[in-house]
Amino acid sequence: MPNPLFDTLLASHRVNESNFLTDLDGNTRSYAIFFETVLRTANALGNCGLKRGDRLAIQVEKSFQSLEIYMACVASGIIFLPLNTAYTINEVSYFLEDATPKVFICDPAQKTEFIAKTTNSKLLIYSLAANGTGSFSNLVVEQPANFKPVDLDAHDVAALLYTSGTTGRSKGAMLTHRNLLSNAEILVEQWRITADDTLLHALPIFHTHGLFVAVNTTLLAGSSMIFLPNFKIDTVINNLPKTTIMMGVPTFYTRLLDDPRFNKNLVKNVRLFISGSAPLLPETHKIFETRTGHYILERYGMTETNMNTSNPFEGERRAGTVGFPLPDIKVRIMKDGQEAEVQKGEVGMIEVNGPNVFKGYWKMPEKTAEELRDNGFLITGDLGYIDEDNYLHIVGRKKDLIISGGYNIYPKEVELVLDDLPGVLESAVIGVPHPDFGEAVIAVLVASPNSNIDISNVHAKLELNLAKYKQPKKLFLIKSLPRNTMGKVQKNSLRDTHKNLFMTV
Ligand code: MCA
Ligand code: AMP
Repeated sequence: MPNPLFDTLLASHRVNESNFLTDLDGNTRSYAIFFETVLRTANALGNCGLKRGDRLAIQVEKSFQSLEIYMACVASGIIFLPLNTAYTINEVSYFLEDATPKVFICDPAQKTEFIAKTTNSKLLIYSLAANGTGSFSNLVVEQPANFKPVDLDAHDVAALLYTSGTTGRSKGAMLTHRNLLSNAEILVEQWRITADDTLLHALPIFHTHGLFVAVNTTLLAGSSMIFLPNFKIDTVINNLPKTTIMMGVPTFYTRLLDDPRFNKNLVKNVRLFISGSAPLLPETHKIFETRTGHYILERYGMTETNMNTSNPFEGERRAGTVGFPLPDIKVRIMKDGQEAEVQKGEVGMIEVNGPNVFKGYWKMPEKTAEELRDNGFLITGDLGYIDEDNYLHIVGRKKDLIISGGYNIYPKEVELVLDDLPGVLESAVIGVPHPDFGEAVIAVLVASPNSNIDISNVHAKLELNLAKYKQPKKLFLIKSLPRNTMGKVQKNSLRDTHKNLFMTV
């Protein structure tokens, strides 16, 4: 196949008149129109000088056009680099410098600021608003609707997704066409997605979950999506009756359970609720079942791998577990720091291998070698065990990572910003239990000798440098950080001190 991902996900939709997308206002996009606009968009990208292997970065709100740009990149062999809309201009500047895209598409309100900020005079900056208008759309409408998808190798990179790292420096995970296609095929089959399904899509589309898991499976199955701008409880409640599948992070499910309108009758057309990106508490699983009669299907993935495991469609969806390895994907549990597997039931490092595992980190061969073994197994940084019935349980993380509302925050990245502030000697950033976000970010600061820390200055600096979801929800000043005899900061002790900060006990 010349362009396997495009050919498999989209080619058959050229003459498919059925509906692909419906937005909040009821506007629709049929598959045939989507297909045609993808071709026009691919021509627009070519006009910008983009060729196979070039990067296109995008930081925009959800719109039909944003998905057309994604698919046009697939058709052209251009590497798609979506960025979280919460990222500050400073954060985005790092990605633009690291990935050196030729084109950057941003919100019209920020275009002037980006033009002023960029040091790359060759970078073409276009705009695209949530309503689909902008300088990029103007370019697309002028284009012809004939385009021959570019011939590609399955190992070509389709997307670059940045994930923060334990060093505080973000790494671009290179996902190939094969990674994306193999996962979409597996998930459609595993979750029995068909053209009769309607997915409630309230996730962001700059991450694996909302982009690849949700969109690629929909395209492959030829099903449709109610494409909401974000998760707002009223719009989700209003749209659930028209839905057959919902995908979400645990916060979606706890927010629904907090609403008295959420009941069996509201979800009578839904056949499948899927959860991932963060641990779903067994209590949530249980309460959800009692309220709706549905057992949420929990699955486990990573930016570097797409989806690795899933609870079964048929058979027991076991609360507190992430199910079984998906077909063609191997999961093994390794002894800490060793190349030997643990005994069944014993906790160790989760490693995964399969067609889903990424190609490596963009321009970071050493980092890639640290995490991706020569034999193809990725060291996930997650700790877990396999029970007697072969269900995988995730019990913790070796990596110092906080997952808040499904977003990952690496404490080091926040600590580097805090440590840089005048008057701050050192800091420690930790995650503590939070009723809405699962975990919330908080920070403790130690002042330099004879200095005072100006908290308003801290907030101003954070606003400028870190997306809101990474910013500590609370800051504490303490005299010194708790350390062990080796001088290592005892984050467990800090977590213990603050464990009830947001929880009612
Ligand atoms: C927003 N805020 C947050 C978060 N989101 N704070 C902490 N954690 C968050 N996740 C802040 C905002 O800046 C704001 O702060 C306040 O909370 C409310 O913001 P709002 O825009 O109203 O957002 P929200 O409705 O509260 O958003 C919560 C959310 C959203 C709906 C849970 O974060 C979300 O859609 N999360 C999904 C993330 C996701 O798709 N993850 C998949 C990654 P203030 O009030 O101070 O102004 S992919 C992945 O993990 C792997 C591959 C996998 O397995 O899927
Ligand atoms: P990301 O870097 O955003 O791709 O996040 C991947 C991480 O999210 C994984 O390494 C896990 O730590 C976590 N994760 C994803 N799905 C689950 C799940 N169902 N249960 C627990 N943790 C999860």
